[in-house]
Amino acid sequence: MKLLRALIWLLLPVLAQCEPITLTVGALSVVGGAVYYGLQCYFQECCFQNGAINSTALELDFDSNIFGQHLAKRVILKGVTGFMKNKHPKKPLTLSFHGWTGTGKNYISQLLARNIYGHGTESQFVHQFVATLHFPHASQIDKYKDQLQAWIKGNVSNCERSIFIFDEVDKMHPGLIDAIKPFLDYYEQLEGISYRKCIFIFLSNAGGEIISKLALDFWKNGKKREDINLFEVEHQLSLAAFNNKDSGFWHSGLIDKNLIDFFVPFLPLEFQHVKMCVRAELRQRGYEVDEEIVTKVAKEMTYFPKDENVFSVKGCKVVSTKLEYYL
Ligand SMILES: *[C@@H]1O[C@H](CO)[C@@H](O)[C@H](O)[C@H]1NC(C)=O
Ligand SMILES: CC(=O)N[C@H]1CO[C@H](CO)[C@@H](O)[C@@H]1O
Repeated sequence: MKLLRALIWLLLPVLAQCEPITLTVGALSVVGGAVYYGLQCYFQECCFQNGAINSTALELDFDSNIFGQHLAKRVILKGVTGFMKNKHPKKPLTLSFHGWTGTGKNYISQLLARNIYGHGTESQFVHQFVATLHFPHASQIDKYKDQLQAWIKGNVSNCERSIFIFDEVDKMHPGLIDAIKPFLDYYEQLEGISYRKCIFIFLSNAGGEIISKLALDFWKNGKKREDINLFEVEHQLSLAAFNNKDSGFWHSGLIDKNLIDFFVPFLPLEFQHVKMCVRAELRQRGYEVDEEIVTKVAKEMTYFPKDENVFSVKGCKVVSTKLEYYL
């Protein structure tokens, strides 16, 4: 819009001296340009330079799909909404999600991507890297570093509001992640490109045992898990990620230099949360919620620790396959 306004101001003195016919043609071409841009964004996809996000819609989406994660939902919602509103962020937004498998780390990143770019992870502005798929061989780490830098640079020069999701960071070879450190820092520009409007998301299991222990302690003491507070976990998570040789963040400059904005814990899921996942899955597939099926599917999951059987080992991960059997 700014460009359009500048164009009109620029053309105004010229237009004032033109005949009506030229004027009409000029006006038509300006309108045509705007319509063309709009249509292009409708049919293809546009990079949102100053993308606003509908936080109400995001919250609704989280609430109807993600269960038992009060901390993660709150932190992500606040962090992302604030970041997207800021027209001049000083650095890209970096989020590190921690927790066992099936707790919703991947799912919440997809919902987030979908709320920013309608096509979600299919969008040309959302890039997903899976450690074991994109960077399998330890011996080629130098090649991967160059590749990763070139990809990110290329992608961000296409769109400042790019989203990068790194899955299985715990399986990344130590040192590789530091290749992206310059992009996460407070630089205004690097070789003419600004990375300040990007979002980087890291997913890993690192720190999962710390989170589980905390949740179990709360449970044993009869305290509500909703009372677990972020400060109790955040610091421990960053330490665990930094000190664990298998975390991908081992001795990483990303943590050392405080370049991660939020360490987000994903709590292990209880029986009641698994049931919520089953209900959501049923609704999504267009079935009526049958509580008998819901309980049966939730009971089929394995729970830990052995004696107490409080938390689902695989979270909600295999809910949809288990459900197949009953439909
Ligand atoms: C934001 O999302 C909510 C819920 O989907 C919707 O009712 C509202 O109209 C949206 N607001 C804008 C500005 O699009
Ligand atoms: C222009 C450019 O460099 N695009 C890269 C964006 O990232 C993907 C990987 O997700 C690469 O395959 C593209 O080449």
